[in-house]
Amino acid sequence: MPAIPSLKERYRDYFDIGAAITPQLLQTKGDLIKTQFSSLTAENQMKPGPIHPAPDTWAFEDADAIAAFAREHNLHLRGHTLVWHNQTPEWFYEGGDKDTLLSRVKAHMQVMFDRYAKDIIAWDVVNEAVADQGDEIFRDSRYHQILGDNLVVRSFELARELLPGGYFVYNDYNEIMPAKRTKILALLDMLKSAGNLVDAFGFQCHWNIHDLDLDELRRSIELYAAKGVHLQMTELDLSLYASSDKEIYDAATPENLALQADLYGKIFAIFREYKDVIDSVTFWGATDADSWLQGFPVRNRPYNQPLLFDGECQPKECFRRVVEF
Ligand code: 9MR
Repeated sequence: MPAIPSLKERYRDYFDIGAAITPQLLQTKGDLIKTQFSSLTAENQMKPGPIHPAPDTWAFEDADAIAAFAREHNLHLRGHTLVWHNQTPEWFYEGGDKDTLLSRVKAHMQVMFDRYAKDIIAWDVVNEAVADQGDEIFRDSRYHQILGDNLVVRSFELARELLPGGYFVYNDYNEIMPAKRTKILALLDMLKSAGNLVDAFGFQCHWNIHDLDLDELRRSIELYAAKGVHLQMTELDLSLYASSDKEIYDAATPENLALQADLYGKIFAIFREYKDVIDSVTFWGATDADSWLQGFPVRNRPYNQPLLFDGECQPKECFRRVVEF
């Protein structure tokens, strides 16, 4: 069988091509991962919950295995994530006062930086703090209830203080929807005026084939880049189901797969145009079989196929459309 082209080679002059991975996947699909991707993100293993389950308990093993794989194969590694309303253990918030929470966040960051800063090229300092609906900029979360609107700026200040040369990202989803985008842009302004605290905006890129608006994507890239930050495409996937869709049926029709291939081709053509501001494009998973979308938001829904490789690590039509240009 002829060797398939390598995404990371094809995009060497453009940006890193990444994948979210787990230590198990590095064992079972390590060959695919090291030949196709130039950057890794731990899908869960560097989040506060998994790595820091109790104040004096750290579980480094999985994150260490990922960092070792990245070093061994010369891959970049993204740090995901330090401050998030999800997958953060209850003990962070216990007591409920600002100073206690901030001192815990600071201690957490310090250990993460001491152990992983040499391996990590970019940190998602804060993830998903902006509200999807309504006029409020910030999502109602335990973090926000305790720290208020300072939550994001304070988190970035702490990160800067502890790791002055760090490369710091604010990461969020629904990033191309105009109402939420306006709020994220305001947040980037806050981070800029508090002392140039942010280096890049992370577009998560959890999209689907039914309602992705490519003009809004292009406009969004321009609006975010106009804030003077770089862009990292951090969690790309293209679901075959619409986001509002809660039905159980099989969306993997030939028509939908053809539409997906066409869209992947167009998305990457836009990304290539903006290579000067885009550092990296990371897929949220390596193959369809490992995608978080299996079972989300509907359990037992037929197999979703949001990525470029099928469950057997074979390239799909959408892969061809991404490498052929
Ligand atoms: O893919 C991750 C999944 O395994 C976890 O159960 C989930 C918990 O919230 O987080 C998923 O990853 C998320 C990422 O960390 C932040 N953006 C959305 C991703 C998909 O939910």
